[in-house]
Amino acid sequence: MVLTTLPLVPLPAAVVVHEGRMPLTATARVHGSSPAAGILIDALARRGGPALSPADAGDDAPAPGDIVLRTDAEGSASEGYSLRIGDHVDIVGDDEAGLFYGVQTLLQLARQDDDGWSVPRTEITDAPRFPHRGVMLDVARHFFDVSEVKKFIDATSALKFNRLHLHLSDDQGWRVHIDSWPLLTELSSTTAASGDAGGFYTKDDYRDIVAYAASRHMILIPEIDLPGHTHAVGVAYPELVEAPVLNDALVTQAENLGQPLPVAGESYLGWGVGHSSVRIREERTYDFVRDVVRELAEMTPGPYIHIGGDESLGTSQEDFDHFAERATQIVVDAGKTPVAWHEMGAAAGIAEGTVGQYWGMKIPTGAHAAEAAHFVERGGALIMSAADAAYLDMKYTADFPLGLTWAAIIDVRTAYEWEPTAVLEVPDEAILGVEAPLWSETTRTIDDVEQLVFPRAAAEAEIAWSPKHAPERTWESFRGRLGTLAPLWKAEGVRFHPSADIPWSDR
Ligand code: TNX
Repeated sequence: MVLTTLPLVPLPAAVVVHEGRMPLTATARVHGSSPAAGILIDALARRGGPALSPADAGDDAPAPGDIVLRTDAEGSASEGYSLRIGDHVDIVGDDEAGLFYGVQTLLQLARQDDDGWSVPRTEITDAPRFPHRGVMLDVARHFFDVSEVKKFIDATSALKFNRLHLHLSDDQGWRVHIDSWPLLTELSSTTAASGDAGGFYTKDDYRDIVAYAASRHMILIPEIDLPGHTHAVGVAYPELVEAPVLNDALVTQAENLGQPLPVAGESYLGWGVGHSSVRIREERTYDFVRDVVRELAEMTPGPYIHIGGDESLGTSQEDFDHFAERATQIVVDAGKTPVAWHEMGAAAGIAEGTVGQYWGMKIPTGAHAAEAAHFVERGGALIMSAADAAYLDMKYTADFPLGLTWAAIIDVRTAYEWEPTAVLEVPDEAILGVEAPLWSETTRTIDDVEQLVFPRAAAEAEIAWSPKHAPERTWESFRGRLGTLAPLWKAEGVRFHPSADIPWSDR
């Protein structure tokens, strides 16, 4: 028995490597009725690997080289799996999600060399460290259509992410149809940042994304950003939104980038933040929030609705807190758990159980740590998105053509080397997990998105999934393992950034 590094990201909880490899050939049959079987067969074919076929129904006697997929309800850790490769492959999921993750691990293990396709003989027992392993896609600054979102789901679920947070509204556009307020999409969806074309999801589109995500074991978390980031709401319904309140940073940035300033009632195409707010002291605003939350809740099977809360820079603290308390309660009344950016933790009476999303720095500044801690004091929990580590929209290097720099320049190593339980002074159990956001001001196409997301999302996936302490939870081990993902990404047409600090492999 030898212990060596397998080409796996995220690193599994426990691995024993045996000598030798098991050939993968086109005579192999995949046993079991799980949908994961089709996912395995199709993905291997896209790699140019052997064309596996499903075993006959009821045939549960694996021949050498076959692959057996099954779930075992006795399994303890949810989403976990075991994978044994001897003269055949056995993957046992604790549940269907675990089986899906076991298949993703097998796909990473499958390699082609001069002797053909094979997998190493090994025993893996695996389960996630955190229940919440998220990625966020901002479809408001730039819009990405259903097929692009599905491709994003494929590539991120393959890294064992299980939450897809869609940022569905912002100053630049409103991206999901709401029957009771139809002008949102009719008037406020056609444009995007920098004057690019917009778009929106019909309710059927949205349900299609939800179902596709579920088939890859991802829960969709829809976000409607409130009370700020609502300029687009005012283009459709001027009576709901205050006149823009400019701040110095916004004016300077607009000058530097040659971007227009926001004008009430007109589409906003710049990147400035903090200038908009719904009318917090008007009851009509809460009719609006209630309707939007209800319609979203009706088509969202997952437990969460995110109501934003970031960067309300032109709003008094008193008004902001008032809004935070009412809006989180509206989500609770709709039967969902509210999620909010950490600023909403400033409100003393935020609804109990609200989940906070921390987007401050690894070393917190200002009131951010206290705001985040208040969610825990109110019986909620925290998702960690430290901006100077987990923000996928920051540049890799100062001269990288895409991305922003306000939080940090984040190379792959910086994305990898941070610990989500070490940022705030809250009990470890209060940390639900990690989320890596992709804000889309600078990404005009899904290709642009992918270059910022990959490979750094793989670093966040390992932080969210893998044990905190393990001999191979090191940058040196990670960069070697990360390099082995290149042929998988190429086969899927994922446009990753071939960062120079990673030894990328060909096959
Ligand atoms: C801050 S992070 C924002 C977004 C921007 C992002 C750009 C957060 C909750 N708000 O409005 O898109 O910076 O990095």
